[in-house]
Amino acid sequence: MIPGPTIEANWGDWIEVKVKNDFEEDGTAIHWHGFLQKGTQWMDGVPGYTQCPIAPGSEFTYRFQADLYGSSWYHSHYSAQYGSGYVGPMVIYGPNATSYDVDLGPVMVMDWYHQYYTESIDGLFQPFPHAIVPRADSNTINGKGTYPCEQAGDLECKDDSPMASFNFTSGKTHRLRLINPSSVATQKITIDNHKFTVIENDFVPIEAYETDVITLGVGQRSDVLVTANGDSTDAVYLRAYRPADCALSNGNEEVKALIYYEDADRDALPISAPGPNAYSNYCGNDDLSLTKPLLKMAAMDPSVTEILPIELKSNGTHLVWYQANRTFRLNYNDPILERVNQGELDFPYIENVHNYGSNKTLRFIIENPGNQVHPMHFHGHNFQVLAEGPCTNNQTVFPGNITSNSTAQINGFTDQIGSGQGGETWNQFGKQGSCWDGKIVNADNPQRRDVQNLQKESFIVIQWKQDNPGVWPLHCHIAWHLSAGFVWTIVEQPDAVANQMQIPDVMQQTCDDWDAWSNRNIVDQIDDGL
Ligand SMILES: [Cu+2]
Repeated sequence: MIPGPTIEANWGDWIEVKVKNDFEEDGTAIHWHGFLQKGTQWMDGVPGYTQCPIAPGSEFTYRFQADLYGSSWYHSHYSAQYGSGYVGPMVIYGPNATSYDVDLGPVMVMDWYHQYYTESIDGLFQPFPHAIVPRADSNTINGKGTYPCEQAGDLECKDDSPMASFNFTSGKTHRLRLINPSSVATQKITIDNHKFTVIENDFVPIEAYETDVITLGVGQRSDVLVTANGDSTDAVYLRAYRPADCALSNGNEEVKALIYYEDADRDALPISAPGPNAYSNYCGNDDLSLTKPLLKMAAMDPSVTEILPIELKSNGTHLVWYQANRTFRLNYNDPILERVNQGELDFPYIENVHNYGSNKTLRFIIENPGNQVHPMHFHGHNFQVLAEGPCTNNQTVFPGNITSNSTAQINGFTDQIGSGQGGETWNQFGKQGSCWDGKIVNADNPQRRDVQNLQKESFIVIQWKQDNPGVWPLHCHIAWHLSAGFVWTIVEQPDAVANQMQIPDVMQQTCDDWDAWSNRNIVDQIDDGL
């Protein structure tokens, strides 16, 4: 089923999920998006990081605590598997600052591709310059969508699928758990004639604010309250629209779901009209000044500041993503967390591993002079979003080309050094603050969440406390970008990982199974692994 079954738990519960891999030729692993995994860092579900892929025919049981509450989702983190519908919602019940009457549950708004993910990846990795970027064919709400078969000249298909449907009771307040598990699409969600009160972004409860449109980048969630202030006979549409400005599209950008009030005629379709922002083409999240977490935390001073300029360029044969001139590819057979646990700190250059030691706070200024949106996600933490703004000047973003591939110990952590065109030596990745003026939005309590949309020709500044020893990817959540090297691997507190972390034997078992399988079968690693 698409989406997969909803996982419900109370805050603090332990969740166990047994996964049996019935793929004939693919490994798999499931990531529990947004959970911190403190104390179970090995259960993060990232193949090559925390485990070997679950081999075809093998089973693995995840066990972790519902350490945050609100709405989220799970998805395969093996290659771009999740892009073919390998996703499901998660609801963790916890304290509510604002009361409401009815919980309508998860509303997953997801782009949809007619081709299987392996075909999408094949097209993407046609030798440079022949890459074919996959385009979504339609949009779905809780797995249901429509497709204009006739218009598309597809005589085989029938456009008779039902629409997703929800019930409103007049006068009552309804909670909707909006989740974007798309491969690429930024989603704009509206309900005709109704407004949203946003109470939570990702796993972070915030001071409530009102809006008529919710913008979700890939991986993001917003929990919203909607008061049913219509007549008891009303029927309206909930709309999810994926602007072609934010992701390439084959058309069919809108999907509708039905909302019927208690006395509505259910045999009739709503005749309500879309609101003024239903077809907004703005790809950014709501203004940072609007979003203040309920649990206040001031912006911390960083121990380390990194600048990551983003580029899409050829690696000689294929188009891949670079961050500060580094791209990425993974070894499924040798999880990085296991290696750090054994005291290893030298990594193949292509794994793009950066050891930040026990530095307290990491700050990343991510600069995107390109023309694509990147929903930036980090595992195991909620990051603070300090600022965003325009960043268009390539000369500023790329002040020189890194000429050396050497690594060196700098400030106690291993990183790259090189020299710029003007002969200046970089001990970081560029000139700090090149696009950012240093101003922090809501410095006494900036937005926190686990995904932030980095708009085209823009920068964002994110930072987090290193309070969770482990190995975590900082990555773009667009499936095709993630497949094509858009990953920065962060080793956090390696001493704690090596000296205090007791990784259960069952994690080694995933590698024994995978080794046995990959000794008998050719593993066709069609992308960077994630
Ligand atoms: Cu991206």
